[in-house]
Amino acid sequence: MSEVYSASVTAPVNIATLKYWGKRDTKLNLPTNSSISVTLDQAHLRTLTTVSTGPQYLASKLYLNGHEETLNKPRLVAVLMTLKELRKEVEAKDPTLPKFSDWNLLIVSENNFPTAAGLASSAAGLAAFVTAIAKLYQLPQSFSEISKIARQGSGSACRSLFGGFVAWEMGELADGSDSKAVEVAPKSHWPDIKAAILVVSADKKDTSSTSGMQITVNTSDLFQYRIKEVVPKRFVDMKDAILKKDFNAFADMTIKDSNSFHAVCLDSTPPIFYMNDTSKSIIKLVNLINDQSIANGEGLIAAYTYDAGPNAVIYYEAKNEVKILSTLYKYFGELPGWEALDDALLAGVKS
Ligand code: 2P0
Repeated sequence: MSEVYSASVTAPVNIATLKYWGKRDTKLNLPTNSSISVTLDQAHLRTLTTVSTGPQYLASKLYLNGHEETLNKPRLVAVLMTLKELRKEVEAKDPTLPKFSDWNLLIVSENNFPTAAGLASSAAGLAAFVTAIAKLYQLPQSFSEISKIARQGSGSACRSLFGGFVAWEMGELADGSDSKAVEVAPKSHWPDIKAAILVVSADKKDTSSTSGMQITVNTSDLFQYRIKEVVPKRFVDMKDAILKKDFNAFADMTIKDSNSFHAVCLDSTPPIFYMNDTSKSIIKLVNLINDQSIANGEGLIAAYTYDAGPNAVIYYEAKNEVKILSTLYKYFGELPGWEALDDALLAGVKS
């Protein structure tokens, strides 16, 4: 009889409101600045990963959405090696446990959204990959500790270990042992924050985040100002706005940080463009919505943010949903992937 052990997890997508852009160590994936994100609802955007192992498995294999992918990438190799080392520690403490650390793995992953749509699929994918194996291996480490392993797979993945509002503390140490994700506040702290995603284009981006951010690090003067003068203060202020549930301040900083991130991309040589004309039209419309709400004495009610692609994510409070979505729908309802999320925030990795 064959011996098989398995574990499954789902991991959510996160969208940064204070952007990670730039590495100080490309091997360990250590960032040049701290970042903050909001974890999205898994009913709409998540990766489901099942991992199994057994002494009879002849080779380790990875399947993503039904297609075999190579495990022979330096970052995946490093992540697998770290997880195996931790499993060896577990086995050393309890010699009766099966020797998973000697066996191959079958990893089967599936996204419930288009992988190429530029919706942070690598964050959910790597978070699910790491947490599924950590669960199979029964590792005793905390989520923050496990987030350091996910970080090595893909920087933004470390933030998908938690639900709600999450910070990735950049850390200072050269070995990366203090560069980890921590919870700022759970979903229940500010449950009426919602997100609408406007999929402007599902095309694959032509400059990957990994290479784009290093072009910026190496060539942009504005980038030095961003990481030294702008982000450290914004990191403190944005956490404060979240804890105080101050939507006006949260929206103001989210918008400014998206603009700052795209500005350093434009300031790179060669310049990197992620937004297109439709993205810019959405920005203008959100500004008009906010101008009106400011005139009514309500402050900002909608916050746009764009990652390394043209798709818009717009955060708002539930009480303003009808006003915001009806206006967006009026002008952009014909977009291919129009999707408003019922419930933007949800608890992080679920087992
Ligand atoms: C973020 N992005 O904070 C920023 C905003 C894109 C724009 O994290 O090289 O896929 O794997 O560490 O995590 C995308 O970068 O890059 C990203 P790697 P990752 O969400």
